[in-house]
Amino acid sequence: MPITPTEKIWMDGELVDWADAKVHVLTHTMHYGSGVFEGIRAYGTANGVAVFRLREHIERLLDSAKVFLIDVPFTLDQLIEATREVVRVNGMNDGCYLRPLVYLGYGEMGLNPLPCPVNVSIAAWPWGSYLGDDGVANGVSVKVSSWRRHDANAVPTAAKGTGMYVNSSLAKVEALKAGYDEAILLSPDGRVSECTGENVFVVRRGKVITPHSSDSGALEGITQDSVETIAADLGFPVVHEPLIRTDLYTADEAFLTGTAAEVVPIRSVDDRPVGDGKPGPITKEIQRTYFATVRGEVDRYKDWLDYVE
Ligand code: PPE
Repeated sequence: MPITPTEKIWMDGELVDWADAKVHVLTHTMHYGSGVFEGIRAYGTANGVAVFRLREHIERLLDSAKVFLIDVPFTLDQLIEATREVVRVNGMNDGCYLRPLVYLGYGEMGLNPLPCPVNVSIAAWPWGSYLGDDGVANGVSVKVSSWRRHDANAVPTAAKGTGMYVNSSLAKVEALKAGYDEAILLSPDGRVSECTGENVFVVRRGKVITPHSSDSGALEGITQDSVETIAADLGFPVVHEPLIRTDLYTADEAFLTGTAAEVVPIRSVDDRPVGDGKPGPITKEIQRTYFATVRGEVDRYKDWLDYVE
């Protein structure tokens, strides 16, 4: 997905011109993948631009840092305000994608990260549907990857660590080269974990099922959580259950969720059409409600929006 430059990037408390937001080639995180990050979206609403579940995303960023013993030199409130500031100064009134990154900078090399400087950046740019408008409307094809998701005792799957994404990239490239849109990874014990950057849901006999994140080695998604609430409020039973590959093949409906991807129907898994190969009615209802929610059109979820004045 190409990036459209905006004006300013927040770096360690300063607003820096987009073109000057650079780091040294010996930045620690470039070599060892030692950073943590977030993906957040802001949306244009009738009452101005609003960041969706901003506090939860910054909390997860700080939790990720804690897991990696990274001492972030900014508080939760400072990072929330900085994120709002990036939306404001770049005039992102129609919404944007936001990428806060905590990285270990220049000054030390070697596998002990503890002496490294800790840097923080927050960038914003307009980003369309991550898996394409056609995917949002008609569903995506997915392949169960030959790459396994991480063992939670090999790397901390509950954290959003930059280096952990080599696993996602390998799976994504494999899926794309094989002609699919996206990959689903299984955990080391063969349970459905998640997609490369999204959580997975299936619908079976009216029940909405998603794997329990910590059991399956998946990231605990904020969109996943929003969708669980929305689905339950729409009257569908929502459960956390372990899933295996064939549960995907025999599901009535399936979809994936993520900040970048939003809510995207799964059209087929390993060439087996999901249901009749078209987005199912429950998926469509959840998707419609999610898009209305992020745009501030659903009163019940208005607390999820952080308006940027
Ligand atoms: N699993 C993974 C591995 C993941 O990276 C994400 C977010 C999710 C699940 C969904 O989490 P949430 O956004 O809180 O619902 N992926 C971010 C980065 C995507 C990327 O490709 O880069 C995102 O969606 O912003």
